Amino acid sequence: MALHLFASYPICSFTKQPSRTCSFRLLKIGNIFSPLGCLVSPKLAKKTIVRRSANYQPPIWDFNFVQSLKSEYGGEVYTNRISKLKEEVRLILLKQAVDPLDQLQLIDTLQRLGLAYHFEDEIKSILMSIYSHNNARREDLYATALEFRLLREHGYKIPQEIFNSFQDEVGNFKKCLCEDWEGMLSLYEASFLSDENEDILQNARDFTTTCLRKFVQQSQDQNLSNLVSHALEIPLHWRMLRLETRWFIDVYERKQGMNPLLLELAKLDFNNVQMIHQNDLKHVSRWWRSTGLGEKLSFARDRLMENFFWSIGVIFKPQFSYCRRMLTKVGALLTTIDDIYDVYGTLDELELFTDAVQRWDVNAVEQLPDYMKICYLSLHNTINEIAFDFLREQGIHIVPYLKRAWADQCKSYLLEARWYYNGYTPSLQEYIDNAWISIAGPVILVHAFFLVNSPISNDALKCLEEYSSIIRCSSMIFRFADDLGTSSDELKRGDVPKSIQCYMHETGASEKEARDHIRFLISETWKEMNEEKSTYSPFSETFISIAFNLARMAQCMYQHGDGHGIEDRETKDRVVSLLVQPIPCLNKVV
Ligand code: 0FV
Ligand code: MN
Ligand code: MN
Ligand code: MN
Ligand code: MN
Repeated sequence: MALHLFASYPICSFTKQPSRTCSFRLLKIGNIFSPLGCLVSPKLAKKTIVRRSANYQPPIWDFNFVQSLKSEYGGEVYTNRISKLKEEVRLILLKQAVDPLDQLQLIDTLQRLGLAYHFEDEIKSILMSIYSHNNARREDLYATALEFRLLREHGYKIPQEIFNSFQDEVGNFKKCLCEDWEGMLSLYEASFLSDENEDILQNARDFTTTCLRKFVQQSQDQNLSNLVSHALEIPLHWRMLRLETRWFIDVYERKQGMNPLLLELAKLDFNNVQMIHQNDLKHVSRWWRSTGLGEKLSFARDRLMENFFWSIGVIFKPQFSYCRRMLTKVGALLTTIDDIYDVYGTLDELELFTDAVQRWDVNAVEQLPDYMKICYLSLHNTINEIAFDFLREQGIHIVPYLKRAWADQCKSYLLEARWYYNGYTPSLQEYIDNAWISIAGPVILVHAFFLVNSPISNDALKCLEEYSSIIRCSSMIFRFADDLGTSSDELKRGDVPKSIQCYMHETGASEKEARDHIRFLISETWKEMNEEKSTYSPFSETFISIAFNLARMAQCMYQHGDGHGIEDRETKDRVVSLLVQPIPCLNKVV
């Protein structure tokens, strides 16, 4: 196996490459430790590969700790209690809540407590009846906005003009509404269900944001201002569902007039779902250990826990264990391969790897350096096994779909690597055209499509192959959120310019302006993606929710920086709250 020197680093003054700050690792080649780049003789240099290092920290989650996770909330006493409470809540939903506003509030509460998935049919039929009776209370902003949001969330075409009566003659929202913080909050959340070019909703978002900011500054009530700050930080429509549930259960507990039955069910159900997630995690953590990738490729992020956390963000419902487990494998492979392309591999090696993935042939392993062999074969085996499961269960051969997604992925990685080695900064558009693929949204969504057991139609397969709008939008938001959270560190260690830097380079904007622009693009992409809810789609509701959730999860993971690569900050607390600690339940079930 020939080893190549590549000398695109500042310590080698004979290169024409721009200076990049990064750390280096010396490789032992044969019996010779090579000293730093330029100091070596030409003969030695030929055998030296200078590789970047991202200095990723080893994982904080010990294998044995993960395997020791357990929960008492799966036992029969608990599942019986949950069943009983579910029936009581169903009765409230169908019999007691008769006033449309009560029904809407109950649905909203169930959604936010993470319980709506138990009552999907009931919720559908209530919303259908509310929609057909057109009960909107045009004089009550809170109620109107709540109805608007819930109906749009569930795919109803309800026009933005429903808010006309709250505007003055020139189309501004009436100033006096600002005093009504519940109305403002309700309208604020509703405004994020906007499609493209809906001015009234954009005005509503701007107006409510200003009013709510003022409210937070002035409010004496800590609970209320926490509630509003939380919404201003990230709106409900953009939030990762499980974390929102965990947060809202605490909020609900403090709420005046809350229903103790709902609260008890929410806690027990959360803990019960947590147990199912723990089992998925334990399963997939054994797989990860069996691949050996974590130890053997020590330059790469070993982030099994975070990858599993993504899969919860994408699909939390208990019955989708198989999907969560397989998506975690896909994520772990992506994370490793991304580091091969971004950090460790030489351009020649990356060409070989890309070629091997395109061939999707086990014999291609022969052309690869050792460290790539194990990764390639692991990829090959894992993905083929998913395809095998599918063939066995549904009789359809899906290797062509999966391997094509991986080939596109690696081609986009390779293009970024070439840009990097050439010191090339693309225009923002040129960057985006590649980066919505390199972020791995398409790979994740293509696999998810086959992992959720929805019936497969030819129309849906066609949209999948074309990476239709919903796949693009979700991936784009994923990319932008990742760039906002990770590009500062990436640039420091030596990586291709990301959206922020491309925009700065192209327009001369400051970093702050560029970041604002990327946030604006996220917001616009959300609007485009929202249209997928109200127009015909060949995709199942489950798949559509996965695509939305992927965008939400990305905004969650990168909310405070690189939450995927850096484990011991916000991500750790989040993992603990979703996967390690159950919610204390005072009235213990006996
Ligand atoms: C992000 O890392 C990363 F590792 C990704 C997107 C792998 C996908 C994993 C899951 C969604 C589970 P990084 O910021 O290094 O990605 P880029 O594309 O910026 O190199
Ligand atoms: Mn590592
Ligand atoms: Mn990367
Ligand atoms: Mn990358
Ligand atoms: Mn990144």
